[in-house]
Amino acid sequence: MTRKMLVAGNWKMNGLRAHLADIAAIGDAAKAHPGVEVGLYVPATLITAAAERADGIFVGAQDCHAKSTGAHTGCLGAAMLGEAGATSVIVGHSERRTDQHESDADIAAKALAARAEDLSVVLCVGESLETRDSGSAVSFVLDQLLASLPEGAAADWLSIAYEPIWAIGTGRIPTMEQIAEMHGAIRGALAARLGAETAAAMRILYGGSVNAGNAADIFTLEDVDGGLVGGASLKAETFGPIITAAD
Ligand code: G2H
Repeated sequence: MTRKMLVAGNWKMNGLRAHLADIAAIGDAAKAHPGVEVGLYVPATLITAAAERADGIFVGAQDCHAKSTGAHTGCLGAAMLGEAGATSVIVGHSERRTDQHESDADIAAKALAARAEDLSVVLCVGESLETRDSGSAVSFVLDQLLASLPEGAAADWLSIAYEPIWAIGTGRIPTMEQIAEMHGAIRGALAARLGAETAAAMRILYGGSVNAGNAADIFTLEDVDGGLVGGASLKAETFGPIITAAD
């Protein structure tokens, strides 16, 4: 099964309009590697301007509400994000699971809401350092994955991102063996839930301190189908080499 590599930048709560100056160079890097799909998940305030400038990349949102409309002050529904120019959304990032106390059920509902508006979805899972050190990282992540997985999950609209919390923004990454073990376990769990064909087609990204120095090694692992990149996606000079490494 050939899965197209996906390299996605997650700008988190970073970026003002001036920051979009790098989008052209990121698009050039993407166009130089047509075998790699490239996207940028920007703050909601930048979606429209980023989509207007995007050439060779897609633009996504970092969250959406599980309901389409209603009395939810400060929140954004999937249709709003789509109208703004997003074609994809991240759900279940550990920063939102922690800061906004999002549950697995919330995340599955958000993914379905996004799907209903034709947005693709990157569903994040990952364990804490405490869980890793206790030896139960794989069982924790698989439980989280299966509880967060939306009904009707399919490879043409859903990707998984494995992001160990202790590797996010820390410069510390798991060993290649740990990444391979977790990605293999995730694919196995997807096969048991969704069937072998869907599992073989679904992309599983790695996220957590991906940079130009480590991306090539991570991307050679059999069950790694790209990366969700935070800090290193903020500038073309650091994101471009990661796109190259995925080709
Ligand atoms: C993990 C990642 C992007 P960073 O959150 O989702 O961030 O690459 O900065 O660790």
